[in-house]
Amino acid sequence: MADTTAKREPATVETDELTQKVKRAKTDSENGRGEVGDEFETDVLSGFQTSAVLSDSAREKTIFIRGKLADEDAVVILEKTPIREDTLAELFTGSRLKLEMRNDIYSTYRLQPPPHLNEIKTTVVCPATEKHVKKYQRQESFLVEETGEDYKTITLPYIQKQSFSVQWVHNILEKKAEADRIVFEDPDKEVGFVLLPDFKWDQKQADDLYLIAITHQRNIKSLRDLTSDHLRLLQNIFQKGKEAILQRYNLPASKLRVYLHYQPSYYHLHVHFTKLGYEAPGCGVERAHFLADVIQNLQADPQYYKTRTLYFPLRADDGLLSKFKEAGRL
Ligand code: M7G
Repeated sequence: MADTTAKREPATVETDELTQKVKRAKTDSENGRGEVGDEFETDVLSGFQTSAVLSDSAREKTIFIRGKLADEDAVVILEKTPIREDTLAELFTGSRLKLEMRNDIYSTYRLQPPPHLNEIKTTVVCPATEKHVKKYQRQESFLVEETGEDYKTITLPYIQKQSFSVQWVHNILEKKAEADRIVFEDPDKEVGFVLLPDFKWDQKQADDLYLIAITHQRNIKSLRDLTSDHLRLLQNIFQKGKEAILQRYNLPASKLRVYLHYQPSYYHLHVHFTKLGYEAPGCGVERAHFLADVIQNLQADPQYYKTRTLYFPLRADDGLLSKFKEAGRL
């Protein structure tokens, strides 16, 4: 099985080099080995017209906006990024400080950093479908109880008609997009996968590390499709994914949360690798299933995920929720 780890590093790298390594990974993509380095300037958002704020969070420092981009529906996500320790010296020497108030031993300021230390991570979905708008809109959620039979009669027919396109996944597998962001690939058709940074992670610091492993097999929609026939695939992703993350980012398995979502947004099997301690969106018990547990459950019962009742949250305006209501299951 070919090992195409993009940049192999000895597993003995010191922990304090971690930040440097993450930075180096980022620089690789800036140096033209990435598809679009961040030296590639664009004014693509200058014509963006906001129509509604879908949700925002002062704590998370994010805002999800709906609007128009060249007459197309678009969703723009803005997120202030964490302050990195390795930029502190420059932040203190290169910023302008404006005093707001001083009282006894206390003083507050507005600090204006140099532009390159003041970036906002920006994600654009364009054209955005109504389903994207709903995904990012703040909504009340309801916990649904799905038996194996419910999956066949309610969920499966719905997702066959209504789910998000997985074109972006095929682009990754076919190296038509994000090719130079790939951290590791096992090209085997049966048990192979591509491991790369999730687009929620800006790769500037390991504190919010987030990668996804996407299977080369295209016919596994979600957890529900898994049987003991897939154990080799799952074990391969678990083992090689952890090894690749150790080598690239020097993060051991004991620092990782490795899981699948049920329901996922995209019905092509993929596994989430996030840093333990980082509250990644969707890492709660109502949606995340530890890969280690999935493997053990399938070892104990080959049909575990075909037969078990699974629980997951659905948002108030999710069409699948209406289907569960119509079927009298809620
Ligand atoms: P999911 O469990 O299907 O849905 O995970 P979720 O988005 O509700 O969590 C899909 C994962 O793929 C998410 O973590 C997304 O942030 C990530 N993702 C989605 N898209 C469209 C892309 C993309 O184009 N590139 C990359 N690298 N990651 C993506």
